[in-house]
Amino acid sequence: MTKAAESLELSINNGTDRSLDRDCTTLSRHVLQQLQSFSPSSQDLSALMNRIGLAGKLVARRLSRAGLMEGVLGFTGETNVQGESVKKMDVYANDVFISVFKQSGLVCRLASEEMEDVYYIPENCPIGRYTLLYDPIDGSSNTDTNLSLGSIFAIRQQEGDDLNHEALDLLAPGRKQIAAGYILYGPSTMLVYTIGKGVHSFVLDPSLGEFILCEENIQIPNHGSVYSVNEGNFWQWDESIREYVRYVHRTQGYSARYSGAMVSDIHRVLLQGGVFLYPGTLQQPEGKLRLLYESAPLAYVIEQAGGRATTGHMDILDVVAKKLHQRTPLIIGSKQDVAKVESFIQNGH
Ligand code: AHM
Ligand code: MG
Repeated sequence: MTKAAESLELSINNGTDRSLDRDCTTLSRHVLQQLQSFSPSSQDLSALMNRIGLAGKLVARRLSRAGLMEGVLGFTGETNVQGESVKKMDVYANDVFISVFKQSGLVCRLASEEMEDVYYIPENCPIGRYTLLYDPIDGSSNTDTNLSLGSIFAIRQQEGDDLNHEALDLLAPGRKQIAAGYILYGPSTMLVYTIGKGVHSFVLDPSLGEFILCEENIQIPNHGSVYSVNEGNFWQWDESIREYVRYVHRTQGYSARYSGAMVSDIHRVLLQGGVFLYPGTLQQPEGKLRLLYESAPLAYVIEQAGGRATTGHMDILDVVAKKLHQRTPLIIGSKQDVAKVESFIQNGH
C-alpha cells in the first residue's frame, strides 16, 4: 500500500472510531466519565441518570403516539395541589417516574408537581439514599396540540431522618442539588443534565433506544436577542417589569419567543442566549413556577453553563423554601440579559 493510501485508510479509521465512540457515549457512560471513578456513589449517580433516561423514553413513546391512542390526551377532571386542572399525560408521566424508581434501590422518596405530599418508597421495596424531585410534564397546556413539552428533574441526597415524614432537608437551597436537568420532547427527544461539571446534552436515537451524546460543556452566550415572557400578563406585573418590557420594545435587536413550555424556551436560551422571565403577578405575587422542581433545577443547569437565575432580588439557588410546592419569580438566562432585568427591578432602569 502506498503511503498516501495508508494515511487515507488511517484517517477513515480514525473518523469511524470517532463516530463510533460518540455513538457509544450513552448517558450512563458519560456520567461515569465525568466523575472519573467507579466508586459506589458514582455508580449510583450513573444509574440514577440512566433511570431518568428510561422515564424520558417512556414518556416520549407515549407522546409520539398520543393522537393514535385512546385515553392519552385531555383532562382527567381532577385538580392538583396547585389548583390546576390535571391532564391525563400529567398523571401518566408522574406514574412513570414512580414506577421507574420504585424498585431501583436508588431513591428513598420522590416529590413532584402532581403529588401533594412526598412519596416514600414502600418498605417492601429496596430503599436508596437519594431523593428525586420532578415536574413530570412541564408545559401541560401544550399537550393536546402536539407542541413541545418537557420533564424537569433534580436529585438530592437525603439528609436527616424524616421524623414524622417531614422531609425538611428538601427545603434547603438549590446549591444542595447533586444533579439536575430536563428532558425536552420536541422534534427529537433531548436530555440535558449537570452534575456540577458543566452542562451536556443528549439526543434520543430511536433506532438504538439510547440517549447519545450531542454536545458537551455547553456555554450560554453572555447576551442574546430573545426575551421570553407571557406578555398577556402585562397589566398584572409590577411597574418595574412593565418598564423592562417597554425598554425591549423600543430597543432594536430584541425578539420575543414564548412557547408555553419553559423547558423549550430555556433550552433555546441555553443554546442561543437571551432571557426567560416568569415574574410575580397581582394574583400570584410569587409567580407561577415552583422552586424545588422547576426553578432550582433549571437554575443549576443555567449557572453551570455560565448564565444566571434570580428572583430579581437573590439567586434562585440561594432561596430556602418554606414548603414543598413553593413558587418563586424566575428570571433566567444570559448574564447580561438577566442583569438588565435586575437593574429594572432594583433601580427602575
Ligand atoms: P406546568 O408545569 O403546569 O405546565 O406549568 C409550567 C409552565 C411553564 O412551562 C410555562 O412557561 C408556563 O407554565 C406557562 O404558563 P402561562 O400560560 O401562565 O404563561
Ligand atoms: Mg411545570
